[in-house]
Amino acid sequence: MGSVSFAADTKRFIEVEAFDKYDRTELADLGMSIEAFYSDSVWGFVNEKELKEIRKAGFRIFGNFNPATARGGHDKVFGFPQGDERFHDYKEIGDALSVLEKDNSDILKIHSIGKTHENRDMYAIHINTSADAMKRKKSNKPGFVIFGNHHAREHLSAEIPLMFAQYLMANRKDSTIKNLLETRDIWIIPMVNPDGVEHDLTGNKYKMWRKNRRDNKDGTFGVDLNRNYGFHWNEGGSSSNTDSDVYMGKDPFSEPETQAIRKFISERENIKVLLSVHTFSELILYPWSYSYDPIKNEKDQKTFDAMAKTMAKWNKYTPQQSSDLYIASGETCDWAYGEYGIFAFTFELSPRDMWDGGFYPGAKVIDGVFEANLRPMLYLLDLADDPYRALEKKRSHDAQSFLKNTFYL
Ligand code: 0X9
Ligand code: ZN
Repeated sequence: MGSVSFAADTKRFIEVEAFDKYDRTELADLGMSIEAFYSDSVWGFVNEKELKEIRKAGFRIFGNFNPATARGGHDKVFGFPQGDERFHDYKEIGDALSVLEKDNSDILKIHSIGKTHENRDMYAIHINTSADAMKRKKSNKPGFVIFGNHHAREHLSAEIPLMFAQYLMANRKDSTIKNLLETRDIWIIPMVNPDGVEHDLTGNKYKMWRKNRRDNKDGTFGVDLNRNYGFHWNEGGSSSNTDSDVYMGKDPFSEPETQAIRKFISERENIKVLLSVHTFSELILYPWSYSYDPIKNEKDQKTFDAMAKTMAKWNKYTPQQSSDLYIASGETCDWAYGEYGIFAFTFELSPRDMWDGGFYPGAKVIDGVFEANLRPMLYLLDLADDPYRALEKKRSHDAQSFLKNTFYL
């Protein structure tokens, strides 16, 4: 039996009465990681202390479960359990990337953008048809980047970015894909938080782990990487309690993983579009997340809105400003847009509901989720040259005919 950490032992999964984004934000401020929401309640994780404070604040608690009893058991001590083997753990991601590189070495290279607390690599797939760009790891072509698995238990969020890279390579001879490959600089970092992923897979049950594996030196582990970015950090929806699932960290960018991403983005001015993949709830989210205010720049606001709505037509997800859900500060997309003007989206993949499996919907959903999100991902890649084209009725891009014929109409 793997040892169960103190933090995991004291976690509760609760349902709390909450009617709107203000209620939800208050709960997030109290340290709750909200995982599912309905018109009159939310579900999520808290520790005993947070639970007391939520009660004290006057919220009604409907359900209170020990998450350990809600998870299915399996016999393996490491890796994905029987039935979920198609998912990639850290080693398997490394192996899959080696195969991709071996088969496409002229235009695809695997790099590491940094090391984690436990010394794992943050693998990055770089796709670029110009040899010089491959050597320099930089390009003047318009850039698109995808991040997966900021949150450990959201395993599907590594699969979809990986499959996107595999799809591009399998179809690299197709004239439209070829066209996109030749005119774009593509980066895919499928597993931002490998330490957390491996922790989630250790022991004979999924651990429901969210954060990275920083040793907080007080008996607790982990910082929520999606609360650790240095843009309006610590301005709501995160916690300074080290045991919280939404612990923001000691300082902005205190974590090796977020530092690596900061370095990666800051060194690449060509990146214009970003996708951060999470699960679950079937949402397309865009800034701001730290504030209820809409983006001030009207053209940008309209562009975000148009892009989100277009993509929503394909994957049938709900497009909205992040803070319509609840306030979360220190997250990836606010920082990318706020600091660099990058058109940055968060996808919350399937399932829609926690009763359909939540973070652990099973391998059977992988293909369907990929198919639903292929068009949105190609669209984001296509728009990396000029996201404002999303506002045009008629598209003027070289990939236009393909996208029009295949996707838009
Ligand atoms: O809370 C998060 O970090 C993201 N959701 S998740 O369930 N995958 O943890 C959402 C971040 C986007 N921002 C807001 N919803 N405010
Ligand atoms: Zn997440």
